[in-house]
Amino acid sequence: MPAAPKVFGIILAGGEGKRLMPLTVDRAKPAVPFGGQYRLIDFAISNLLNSGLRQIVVLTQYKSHSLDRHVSQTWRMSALLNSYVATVPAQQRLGKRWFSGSADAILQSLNLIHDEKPDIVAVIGADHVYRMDFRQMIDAHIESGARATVAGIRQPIGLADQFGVIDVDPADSVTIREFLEKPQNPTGLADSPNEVLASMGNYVFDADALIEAVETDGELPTSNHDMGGDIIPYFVGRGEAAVYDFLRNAIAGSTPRDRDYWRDVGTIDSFFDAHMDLISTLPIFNLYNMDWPIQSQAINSPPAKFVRDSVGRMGNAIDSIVSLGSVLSGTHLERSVVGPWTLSGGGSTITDSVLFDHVQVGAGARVHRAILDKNVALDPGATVGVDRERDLARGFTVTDSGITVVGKGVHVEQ
Ligand code: ADQ
Repeated sequence: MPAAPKVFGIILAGGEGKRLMPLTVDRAKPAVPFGGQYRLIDFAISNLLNSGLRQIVVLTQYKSHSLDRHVSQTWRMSALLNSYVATVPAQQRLGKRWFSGSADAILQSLNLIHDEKPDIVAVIGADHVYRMDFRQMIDAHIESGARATVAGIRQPIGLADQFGVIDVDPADSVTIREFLEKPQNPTGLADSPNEVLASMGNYVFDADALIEAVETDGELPTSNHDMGGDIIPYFVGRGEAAVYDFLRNAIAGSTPRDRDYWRDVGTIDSFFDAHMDLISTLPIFNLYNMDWPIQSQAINSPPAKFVRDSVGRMGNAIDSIVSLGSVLSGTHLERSVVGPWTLSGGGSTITDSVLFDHVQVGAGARVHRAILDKNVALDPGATVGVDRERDLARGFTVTDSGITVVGKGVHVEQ
């Protein structure tokens, strides 16, 4: 391995995100808006760029239009030094089939690796909220001599069926001796029986080893061609896989509070909770750390504005994020995240909620514990999140914990 290895970045962005319905009805999960003005994929791209990578491809498949538009408009890079963040759609390069899994997505994109001839390939997911300096993981990968390294973080054992679960050899505390994808009855950690070591879905490979692995996997008729289910177990079986403990990762400017932050926002509840993590006074995840910026599209719009309505009721926001272009007139907003170009009328109240862009909240309307997708419009006096049975009767999604989701463009009558 050369002293300064050449690293190529692959972001897997083709997943459907079924558990985020209805937010993923017509956009891929990595394109789902987050935190007012971001899209989920901005975290993966920002992390790789901040880590010094300059050749990054985003493999897309499912409903990729808004993802493709966002990446190409936001992450235009200089052609100098061969820098790019490029979306690559499924192209049926190996026959008339779409990607049958995340490993097949890589197999069908091997031409990109052959073109760049990297020493190392970082393959990461596109739907998590976190900061990570991949240089530190790459250094650990080279130091361990492994051919594949998996980033791991402790998670409650009750969530193990959503993750790849890593069992580390106690002899060296690095080699993975077993990897089970989404197990039903996992064993807890020896020092913490209620936790497992979960894969974060972020991997670092020696480039030649990754090519060999996905080509071998491509020949196996019984394989699901999945990175977590098939490729990582392949390396584990050969004794060539190591774990990288995310707790070792240190980020410039992070606080003790948000240092180890990582959230899989695959469900409505976790997506909602991650928003609440942004807005507390001492944020659990701090978007204002300019030493490790999470960047997104530049929104060309006027600033947010808070005004009294015609009868003098104040527009105000407490413990909230309000994006550019929004106008709150006589609205009380609390513990909420509001996207760009949202308008709300006099006497309306919005609490504990997440509003995407271009939402309209009529005068006197009430929104509580709700997620309103783009272009949702509430009539004056309408309510969302106040009466569970009524929300269900109107066809809205309501989670067990009581979060109501109103899909894109829905008109909510009084
Ligand atoms: P999941 O996220 O459930 O678990 P998967 O659905 O394969 O696994 O998605 C992984 C990433 O690949 C996502 O970013 C997704 O968008 C993308 N992806 C899925 N299918 C794809 C395809 N056909 N083409 C391109 N991209 C595709 C994974 C790991 C677990 C790990 C969790 C962490 O498999 O081991 O614990 O991530 O959240």
